[in-house]
Amino acid sequence: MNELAAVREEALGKVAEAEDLATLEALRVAYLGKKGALTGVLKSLGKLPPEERPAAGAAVNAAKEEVQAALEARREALQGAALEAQLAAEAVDITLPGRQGSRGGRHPHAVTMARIVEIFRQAGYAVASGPEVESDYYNFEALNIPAHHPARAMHDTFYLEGREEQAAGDPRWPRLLRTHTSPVQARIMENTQPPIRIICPGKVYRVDSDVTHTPMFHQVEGLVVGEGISMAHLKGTVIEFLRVFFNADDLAVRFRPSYFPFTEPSAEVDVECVHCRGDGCRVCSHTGWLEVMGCGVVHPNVLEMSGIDSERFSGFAFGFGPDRLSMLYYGVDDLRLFYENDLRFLAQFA
Ligand code: 2NL
Repeated sequence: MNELAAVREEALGKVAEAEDLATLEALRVAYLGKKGALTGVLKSLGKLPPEERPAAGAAVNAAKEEVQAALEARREALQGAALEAQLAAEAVDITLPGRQGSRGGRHPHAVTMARIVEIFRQAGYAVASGPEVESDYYNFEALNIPAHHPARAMHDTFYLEGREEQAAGDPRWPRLLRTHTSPVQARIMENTQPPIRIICPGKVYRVDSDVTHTPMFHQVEGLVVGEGISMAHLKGTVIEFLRVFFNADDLAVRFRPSYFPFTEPSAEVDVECVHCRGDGCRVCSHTGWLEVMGCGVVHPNVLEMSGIDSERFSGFAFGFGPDRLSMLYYGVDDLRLFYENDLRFLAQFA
C-alpha cells in the first residue's frame, strides 16, 4: 500500500506538471500501459495473502482511475490553452478601418485645357476637332502658306510615306502630321457658312525636339467669322480671355505687330508677367512681359479658299500653347516636370 501511494503521488504530480500532449502520452504509457508502474503494482497483488487482495485490488483500481481522470483533465486543459493561444494569435480586429485606395488626380495640363474650353464655351464658342494626320492642302495651302514658306521646310514637318499616291496626283497627298490646329478651322469654314465661332484644341507635331521643345505639343486655336468682325473684337476677346484665365481683371495685355501668312494684320500678345506683375524676374527674363499667343484678322485669301465671301464676311483668329499657359498659371518653369509623371510633382495639383 505504501508503494501504491508513492506511485500514485508521483503520477499525479507529473501529470499536473506536464506542459504538452506528447509528455502526457508518455506518462500514460509509463503508469497505465502494459508495462506501466501502476499495472506493475496490480500484477504484484498475487504475492499478497488472499484476504488482503480484494481491498488492495480496489485501491489499485481506484488509483488507476484517478490517474486516468487526471490525464484526461490535463489533456483537456492543454488543448483548451492551445486553442486559446491560436485564437488570440489569429484574432482579426473587424473594427479597424479598411485600407484606403489612394485617390488619383487630373494632370495639371488637362485641368488647364478644361478651364480654357470652359471659358470659351461660356462665351458661346463651339469646340471643334479634326484629324491629326492631315493633307498638305489643309495644313498649308488652305492657310495661305505658299509652297516655299519656311514653315513647310522638311525639318519642321513630319511627312508620311506615300510616293505612289503623290505621283498619281492624289489630292490627299502628301500627308503629314498637322503642325497646328488651323486645318480643323479650314475644314469647318469649307462646310459652314458664317457666323462661325469655334475653338480647336488638340495635339500638333513638329520635328524639332530639345530641352524646350517636344515633338508633340498642344495647341488651342480660335476662329470667329461674321459680318463686321474687326481687330477690335479680336482685342476685346483676347484681353478678356487672358484676364479670366489668370484670375486678374486688371492684368496688362499688349499687342505687338507680327506676321502670319494666314492673318493680316497679325499680332503677338504679351501679358504683364504673372509672377512679378511687371517688375522683372527670372520667369520673364527681366522684361516684365510674357509672350502668350499669336493672332490676327483672317487673311481674305483664307476665307475665299474655303468658299466664304471676303467682301461680305471678315474674321479674327488666334492660337496659343495651352501647356505654356499652364506652366505660367502654376508657376512651374521646367516643361519636363509635366511629362516625367513623378507623383511627388503631380500630387501637388490633385
Ligand atoms: C501662334 C499663332 C495663330 C491663327 C493662329 C488661324 C486659323 C485660320 C485662319 C487664320 Cl483657319 N488664322 N490661326 C492665327 C493667328 C495666330 O497662332 O503663335 N500659335 C501658337
